[in-house]
Amino acid sequence: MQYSNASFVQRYQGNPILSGKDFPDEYHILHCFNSGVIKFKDKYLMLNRLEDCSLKAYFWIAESDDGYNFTPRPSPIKMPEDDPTFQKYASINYYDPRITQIGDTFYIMHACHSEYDCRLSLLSTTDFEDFNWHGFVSDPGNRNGILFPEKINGLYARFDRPMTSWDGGNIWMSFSPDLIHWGGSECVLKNSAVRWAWSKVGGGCAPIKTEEGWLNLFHGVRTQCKSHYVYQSGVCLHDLEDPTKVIAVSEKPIITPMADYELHGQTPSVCFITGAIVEDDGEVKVYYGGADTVMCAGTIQLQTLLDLCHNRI
Ligand code: M1P
Repeated sequence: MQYSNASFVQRYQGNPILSGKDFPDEYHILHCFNSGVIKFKDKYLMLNRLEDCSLKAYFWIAESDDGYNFTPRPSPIKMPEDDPTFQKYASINYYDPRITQIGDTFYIMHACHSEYDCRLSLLSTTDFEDFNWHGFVSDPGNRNGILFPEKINGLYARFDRPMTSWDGGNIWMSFSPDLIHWGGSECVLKNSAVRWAWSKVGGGCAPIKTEEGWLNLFHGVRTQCKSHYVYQSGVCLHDLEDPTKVIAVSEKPIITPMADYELHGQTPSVCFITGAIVEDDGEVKVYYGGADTVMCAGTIQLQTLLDLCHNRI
């Protein structure tokens, strides 16, 4: 079903592509959303954010041959839940995994929540069977951490989103010599630069390298009627050599909550983009959480994303 001409992402007809009921009954999974996606050995792998009916978190891989029909593995991945430091800073939740391939290694940067607020944590794997935990990689008050797929001027780089009571939430970049210690932080995209996202913006997918620059698919939030948040997704273009410089920002969002599975769920009106796969023919499969409840997919052309950044459409 086409909802209107207001979204540039074409929703997959079979949305939602994964939800809690697709996981084994004995886990009592309620929500499956905001999952990272990557291609690995000709399969699409989705690292799903799950919550059971007590809101206990899991990360759980599902596999697909076509990028739309995903089959969950029999059990979740093993998280470092025996580690006292992980226990301390992830006591409430871990969530929103974003996957980036650097060389032969796949890194998963994700948020953890505790009484100390939110901070970023880093996992890695080379085979999606065994995972290494590298510890916490930010101070409290930061999430939406997403690694670049290559070093920038000799340093690892990421988007992140520190939250201060002053700025609401902007996209920053930080740099690291070792993926563990981060600094040199700079604000690169302010919420005030995105007309439909005056409350906050946050990184969504691993940056996509193009000849014109790094494409950044992000989410943006506006507050309606004081307490109702609307999460849309947008795109901007960063300089190839110095991605702290934004070259162009799309005035229009690429997707806006309109479908039932985006409007209704545990958090109404949310399209939270967390994965993008660029196919050889220039089609980009995008993956996003709907209403903090289900996983959804759609497509958009790479050229359309660039045209949107330059406000040619
Ligand atoms: O409820 C919508 C989203 O709220 C938060 O987004 P942000 O990081 O921009 O504040 C996150 O908790 C996210 O998981 C959630 O989907």
